Amino acid sequence: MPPQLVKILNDSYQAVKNDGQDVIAGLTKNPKTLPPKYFYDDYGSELFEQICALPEYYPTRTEASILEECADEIAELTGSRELVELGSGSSTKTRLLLDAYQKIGNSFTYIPTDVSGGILKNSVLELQEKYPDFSIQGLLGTYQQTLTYLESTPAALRTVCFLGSSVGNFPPQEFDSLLTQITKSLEPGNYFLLGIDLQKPKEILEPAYNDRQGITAAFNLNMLSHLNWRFQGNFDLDVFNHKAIYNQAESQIEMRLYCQENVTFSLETLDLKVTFQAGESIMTEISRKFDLGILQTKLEAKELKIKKVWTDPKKWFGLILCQA
Ligand code: AVI
Repeated sequence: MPPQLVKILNDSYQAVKNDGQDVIAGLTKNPKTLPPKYFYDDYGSELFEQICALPEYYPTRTEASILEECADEIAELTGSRELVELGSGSSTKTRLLLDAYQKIGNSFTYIPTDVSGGILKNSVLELQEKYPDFSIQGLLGTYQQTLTYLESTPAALRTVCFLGSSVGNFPPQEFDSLLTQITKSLEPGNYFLLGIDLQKPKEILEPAYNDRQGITAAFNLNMLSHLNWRFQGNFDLDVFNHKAIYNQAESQIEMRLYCQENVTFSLETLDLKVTFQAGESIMTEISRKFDLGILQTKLEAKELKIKKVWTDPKKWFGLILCQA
């Protein structure tokens, strides 16, 4: 077993000092918002794994079906010796890529990265067993921390992948800055593999985010539990309801928690009191649905040259391979 399975990136003084400032900013705004990264404590990451297996939640299955078809080609095209995955979670789909790189038989390093330490450590341990010849090291930190780290540790034969359409959880401006940071983290010749959810009818989208078993509702509410333990809060989960709608004009799912009562909660360590009127909501996530052509133009504008694009037969999901 390697000496350091998971390297912690979020241990700087600045990161600790800033922890929770985004919560204060979001909850003192009108309308209220919270950053989606707070979904992912260990329990939230487990719930997300359950979402991925839901019959209504098509993205994971669809992306996996594309990867089954094209993973070998990606491994051949890139010839990479290192794969860094942003927001790796359990790395389940990524195994299709790892299998493909294993077939090529070169020495290979896989670097899964996530904000959730529990799931990261478990997946590194599992993968180390499944791929004993690979060098595997997790990075624990936010996307920004990870990309800053990558910039300081360049590698010639590196592919960075960002699967599952997690880019869709960034509003356009933040998405733009993220792409700039991704480009900066890549050396000329490095590859970037991006998985994106494509536009489709509301009748398919809304059930995917309002599943019948209530797992997405539990995932959304768990953000408040996470804030309660992280910042000594007293949010009462029973007074909030989950709902997701598709905003057609913005081509995005919007997920909210609706408060049913006039009530005030506090987050002790942030020295914050938050007052709700009955019916008021917190927007916890947007999930943008992309137009493949527009996105390709955007990537090219960020100096990410499109090498190849794959989709499924229904054109529900896309995988774009770019080169810096
Ligand atoms: C992680 N991300 C791409 C998921 C999505 O579909 O936007 C998060 C999610 N939220 C509710 N269901 C899944």
